Amino acid sequence: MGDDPFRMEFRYPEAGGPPPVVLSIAGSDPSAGAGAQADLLTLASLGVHGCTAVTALTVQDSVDVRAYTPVSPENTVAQARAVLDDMSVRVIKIGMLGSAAMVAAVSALLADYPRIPVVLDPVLAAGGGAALAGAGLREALAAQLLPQVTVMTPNGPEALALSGASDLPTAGAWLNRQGAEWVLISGGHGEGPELENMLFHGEVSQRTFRQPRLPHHYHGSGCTLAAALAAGLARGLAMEEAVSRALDFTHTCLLHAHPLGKGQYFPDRFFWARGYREE
Ligand code: PXL
Repeated sequence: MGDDPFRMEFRYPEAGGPPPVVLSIAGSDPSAGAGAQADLLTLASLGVHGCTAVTALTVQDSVDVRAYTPVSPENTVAQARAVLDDMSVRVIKIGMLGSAAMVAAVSALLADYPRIPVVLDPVLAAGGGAALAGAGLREALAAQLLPQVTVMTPNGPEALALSGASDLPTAGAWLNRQGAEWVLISGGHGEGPELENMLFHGEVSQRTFRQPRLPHHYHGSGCTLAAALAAGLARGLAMEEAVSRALDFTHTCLLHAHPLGKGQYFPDRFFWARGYREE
């Protein structure tokens, strides 16, 4: 949208300058539709260098998750510290954590880096429905992690499950009160011809971003949105602009998604390299 549909000025950093670095703390998805692989694709497409600290090895395809083996919290945190000790990380993006023990370890890590903005995608289940959450994960996310979060991107079911609320405005306000500075509830799991993506901040301002609903089920749409948001923040955009652009980018990735396997469609984070324009 706007005058420059390719948004080249956004996609690539200043000529000759190094790309900003984002650290993604996430599960591995061998199909590369979701998880750490999705984050790297999204970040790379948006001109950002992504690093990863892997939390779990999932076994999955385009239909659903078959199993997963958690990485030990000590190992995941050691991966993250190796990156954080070495590079100037602009944003930390968090996806699948899997267990309350992993939440505690990541929370302790974040406490050592209070000035790095945190984007949290509070993953509870895979796109195909399989749970990616151990006992106590919801409670640990809400009580421990939210006060350290700059912006979180739950979908509707995640927002309701985390807050215990029965409607989305109440859930958004509750998540804000719990400590997440900004809350973007994505509308992909709702109904009707339009998605309603709701942004909450400080309990008072609420803004709705509407988008046309697309026809398929997608693998890794939430990861794409959160990673694109992390990229925008790492590139220096203000929150509402970063949210708006991340939603547009995700919509275009889904518009050009491909049925690469037997199940959900895969977002094309490199639609522009195949000649498509952002819509
Ligand atoms: O889309 C949520 C998600 C996040 N992270 C990992 C996943 C999934 C869904 O399948 O596998 C690793």
